[in-house]
Amino acid sequence: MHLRGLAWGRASVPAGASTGRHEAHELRDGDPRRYAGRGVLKAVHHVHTEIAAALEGVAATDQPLVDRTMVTLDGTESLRRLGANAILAVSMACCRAAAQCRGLALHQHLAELSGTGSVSLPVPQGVMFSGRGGAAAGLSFQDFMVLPIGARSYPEALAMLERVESSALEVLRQSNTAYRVASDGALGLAARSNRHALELTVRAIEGAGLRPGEDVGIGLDVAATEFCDKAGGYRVDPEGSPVRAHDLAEYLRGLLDRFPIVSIEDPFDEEDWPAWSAFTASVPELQVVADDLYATHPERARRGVTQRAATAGLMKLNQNGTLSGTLEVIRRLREAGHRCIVAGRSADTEDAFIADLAVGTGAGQIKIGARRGGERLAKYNQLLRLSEDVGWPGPLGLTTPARSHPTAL
Ligand code: 2PG
Ligand code: MG
Repeated sequence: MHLRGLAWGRASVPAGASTGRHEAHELRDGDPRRYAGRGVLKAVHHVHTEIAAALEGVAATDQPLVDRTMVTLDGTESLRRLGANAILAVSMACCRAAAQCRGLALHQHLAELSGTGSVSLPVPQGVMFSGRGGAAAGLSFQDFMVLPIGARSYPEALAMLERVESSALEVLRQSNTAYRVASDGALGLAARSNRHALELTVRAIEGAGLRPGEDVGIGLDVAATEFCDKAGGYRVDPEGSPVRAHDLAEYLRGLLDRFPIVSIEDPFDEEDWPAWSAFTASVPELQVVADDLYATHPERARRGVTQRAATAGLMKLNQNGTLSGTLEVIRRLREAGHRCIVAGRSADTEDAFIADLAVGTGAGQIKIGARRGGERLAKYNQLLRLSEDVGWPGPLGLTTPARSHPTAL
């Protein structure tokens, strides 16, 4: 996107694999002869024609107006006519161009747009092991993450992630556990069960010379919508029979007693609101994160706050469809005392915009995937650059509700 004068901006948008039902619509061409139907020529065409014409003469520095103009032009609730992928790319490119025009770094401009007042580096939720894909027969959970909660700076946090990752490879070699690299760069494990993967995670942390639960906490993305059947049964054990939400909650609380878990994302299906509220109330110290449940949607986030369904929201730009819309959800959630975790997608690009977004909003946490693959490193490295100027958030109060942790397994 070019503004009058020399300022310009460019952006690319990611895609998700485990997409929630309430996400904004990603427009794909559907032509099976081209990228198996997943091409985006239609979306690109919309950018060059309708969207470009509608934005002619609109001030790029007025991000809410830019985004409102596109949303109105689209005219559908889920942005399905022009495509949320088309709209978001323009929204982000416009933000970059406006930052350049104002002589501000992207994160500074985002800080002003979000009205946050405090910029800070986020604690990364590094995805270590993955339940996605063929290697993962015994796993129902999607992501096993490590959070360097004891780090005193972002560079230290990054170095901790590297130590745990190296140690994890050694643990897998010693235990003869097969794996293959999953879409987000994490290691798709041939583990026997979720518990087994958690044991390996603890061993990886200890093998790195770090203290589980103190230096490094564990985060889970249960992604329960993926294994919930239409009758509300959860196949938490891929080989076993489905269990009810109540039993899944018991199972999760059992894991909290045994492992140094500080954060659980999507513990229940995206429509199972009562199960969410009951679980969140039962584990007050735990960070309970809504990804598919909120889908970065203002109305769903509002409902989540009212029903105390979670204590944190995963914020994905392409779930919402515009930058302003995402900033609005972040603002509302934080006002309500929720934590926010800015997140990328499993099919991401080399665009590091979300690194600046996490810093500019002072979100406190970011989920980028593993430190493997250029599209992930682009974000981790941008955070490293920003760490030269921006401070660390300090203790986030992420603790484990567990009563006792095993020191050795
Ligand atoms: C998630 C994301 C990233 P996806 O569930 O948090 O891991 O996955 O982009 O496939 O929705
Ligand atoms: Mg998720």
